[in-house]
Amino acid sequence: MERTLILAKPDAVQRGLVGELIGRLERRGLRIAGLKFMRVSRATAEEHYKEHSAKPFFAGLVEYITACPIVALAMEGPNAVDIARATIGATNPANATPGSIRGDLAVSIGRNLIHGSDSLASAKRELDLFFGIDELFDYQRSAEPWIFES
Ligand code: IDP
Ligand code: MG
Repeated sequence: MERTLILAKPDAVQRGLVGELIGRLERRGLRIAGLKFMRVSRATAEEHYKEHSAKPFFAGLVEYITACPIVALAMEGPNAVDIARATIGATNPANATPGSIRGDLAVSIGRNLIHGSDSLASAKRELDLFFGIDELFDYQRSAEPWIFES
């Protein structure tokens, strides 16, 4: 079982596509372990994207991700990191396979709707940035048939 950080970025919120993005990940088979509607601070944005700090698009990327609220999600399931990345599609929507989120719903690399952690190590680091441990639901420790009345 893995958990991965998903962000429905500001363009997803502004375009009214949050439900569509979450729905696709849920229908794929991943389940929600955490969810919040929030504004990303500049400090969190810079930390989250620090691997790109020397890139020419970094300043614009930080402006974009902090521009308006996002929806942050912890999604979990077997191989959740790779499954989410495959469901999301290539970074540049122009190269993303039709059927993927970016391949169906986006056209521009600078407005590509959604973030998904790129490795298990990144997922742990990024989940810690966006969620406290008490904000993530532990299905393992919950009553088994939680979707039914007893
Ligand atoms: P990823 O989101 O698919 O993991 P990364 O290479 O980690 O892609 O880049 C992080 C984010 O930075 C991208 O999702 C996109 O929003 C933005 N980005 C990446 N490359 C460019 C670029 O060349 N121009 C503008 N924005 C970019
Ligand atoms: Mg990345």
